[in-house]
Amino acid sequence: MGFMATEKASTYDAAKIQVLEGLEPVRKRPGMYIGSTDQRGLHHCVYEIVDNSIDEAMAGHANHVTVLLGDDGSVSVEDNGRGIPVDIHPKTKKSALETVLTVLHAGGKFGGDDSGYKVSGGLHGVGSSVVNALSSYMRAEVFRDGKIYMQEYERGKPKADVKPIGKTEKEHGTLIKFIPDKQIFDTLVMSLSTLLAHFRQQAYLTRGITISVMDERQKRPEEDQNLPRLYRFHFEGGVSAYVRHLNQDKQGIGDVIWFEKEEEGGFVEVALQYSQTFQDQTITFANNIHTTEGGTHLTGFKAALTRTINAYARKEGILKEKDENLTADDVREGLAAVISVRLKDPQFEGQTKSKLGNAEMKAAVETVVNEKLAEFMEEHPGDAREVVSKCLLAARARMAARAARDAVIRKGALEGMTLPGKLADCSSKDPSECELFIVEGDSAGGSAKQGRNREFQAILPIKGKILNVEQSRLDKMLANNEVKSLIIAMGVGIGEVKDMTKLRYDRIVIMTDADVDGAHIRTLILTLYFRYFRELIETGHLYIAQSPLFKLTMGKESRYAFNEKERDETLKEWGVEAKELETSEEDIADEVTEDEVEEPKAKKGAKIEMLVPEKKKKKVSIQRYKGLGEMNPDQLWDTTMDPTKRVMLRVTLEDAEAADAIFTTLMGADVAPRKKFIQTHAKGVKNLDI
Ligand code: 0RA
Repeated sequence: MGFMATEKASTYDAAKIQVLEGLEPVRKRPGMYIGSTDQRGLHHCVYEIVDNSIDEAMAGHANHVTVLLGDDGSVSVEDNGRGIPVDIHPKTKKSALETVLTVLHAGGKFGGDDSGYKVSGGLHGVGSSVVNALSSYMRAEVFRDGKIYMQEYERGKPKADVKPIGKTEKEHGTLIKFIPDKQIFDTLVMSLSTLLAHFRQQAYLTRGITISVMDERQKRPEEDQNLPRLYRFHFEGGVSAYVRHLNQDKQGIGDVIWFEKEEEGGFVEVALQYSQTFQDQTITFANNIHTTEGGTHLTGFKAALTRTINAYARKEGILKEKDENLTADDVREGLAAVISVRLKDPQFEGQTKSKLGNAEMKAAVETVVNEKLAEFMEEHPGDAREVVSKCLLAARARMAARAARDAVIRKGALEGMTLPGKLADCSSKDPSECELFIVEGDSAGGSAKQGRNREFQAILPIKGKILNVEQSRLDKMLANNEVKSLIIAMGVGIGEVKDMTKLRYDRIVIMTDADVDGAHIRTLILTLYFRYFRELIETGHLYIAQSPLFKLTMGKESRYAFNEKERDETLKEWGVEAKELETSEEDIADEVTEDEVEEPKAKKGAKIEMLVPEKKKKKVSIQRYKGLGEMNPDQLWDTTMDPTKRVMLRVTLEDAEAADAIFTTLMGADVAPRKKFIQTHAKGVKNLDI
């Protein structure tokens, strides 16, 4: 977590020293404040700024937040809240606005009497000043009393005092525009689809808020290229709309059940609905932060759900005296639920700090759910009976499945499954040293098969098109041959006969192209693991291969670059001016003619960009890899597969969960209503005045 947790002293004196130090430590060790400097950290900055506006809305002072991705690499976030105060603070002798944006942790100290439950900031809660420190440019505009107050910053330092710059029609509000610093981040490319999934979730959690999103970027990453540019998230129903969304193409049992109540430990809001499916989709939040690892609120919910449904079933004589109670698993089959709690001092625990630890929340949620759910069941006996029958069915299925599994295991049917033909298996049979590469496409699959070390590396090529056919029906996916091959290759089985000790490879590596299809198939595979093989993620068996995006060649020397930042660093070292690098591909093509620069050898389809260093005479070429298939087997081994050189990302539960959210939001089968929604609202969107 942020500064407080990592520094020993959090006394008043230490706080004063922080003020003196300003934002320097943030630029020195950005990872400590925003988690990482990769794309996730970049997105985190956007969430941080948007969260402050959402806080203002939750306090009842704003109802609209607009997020704009500008073509200049900027992000602008505007709300119609009270406006950050601009008056001079007696102690610091500075404007409150300047203090909020230039002093660590100043953000949460404002608000005084109406502090309430602060959402303050995604995973880390570090505030806008951290984002300011990590931005090459920031501009704040505050609308109050018909005037616009403005201040600009460079890498966290004010360029001048806060001053009024004119009049406005707007009654009140705040606009923060910032450009993330390329000296800090590995990449400045934001993923609209990832941002949208987050904003949609936040809109569900803040009933009545409108979050508008606009993407004005000319250059969008491949995965965003087919997405509309304008969105508006507004859910009158709040978390019940969220549950309706989770069940959108399922057959629901009764209507969504919703209730909320202020308890001693905090505020509890719950929505739930059963459907004729078998999955359990319970999503939990504490102060708008997604608690992927669950925690006390989830424990309280499970206990109350099991207790209430059993009590009802007994009272109504559906469960007889001789019958066993329904288990917690029985009552969660086919359940979609969202649990959102707000509390004063949330404690986050667990590996990824996403497990709620406050003991009082178990009792709070348990009390509310016991009371309200029992009440609902009394008042809606029709729905209640249907829910109980559904749970009884689950119980019977559980017992039948246990019997069937025992039979299967007795017969040894699992061993009988033959390995898929397209799998190029490795020769070692010791799982602890074996790796499985899931490779997109036959062309890349071919390179990988030739390039690999066949002793311990196995290759399974998968077709890139599977996603379009089946859409979001993951259950149908399991019948898909590509997916089946994968499951058989892993050796662990699925569902009732799943057995993790049979895993044939210690490391399962997803290796996909850096384009739309690649992003889709990666999302699909991550979702598959998240929903059906979560244990493998939790125990760190799933990886994403990192292949280079560029090959840079100057004379006889070649180097690989895994992102734009690395590319630029190498080019700088080679004496190619940074300014030159920012010119577009077309400009570059115009500046260099073919006879001036020798074409480097590359496989067909590879894109070549060329640059000539300003002073030196040597020629520099940049090859951009669009797909793995463009690399020859040696290159693929050298850069991506060789265990002594490669860098792989280990997939966390959070990554997989984010993929699952994207999968649900953007690839849902229900495309038509979503399109309609966007179009219906598109007209009513005003331009941001910037
Ligand atoms: C504290 C006090 C007041 C406004 C805010 C914070 C505020 C902060 C942010 C951050 C983004 N948007 C915001 N909008 C408001 C107002 C105190 C008053 O004037 O009564």
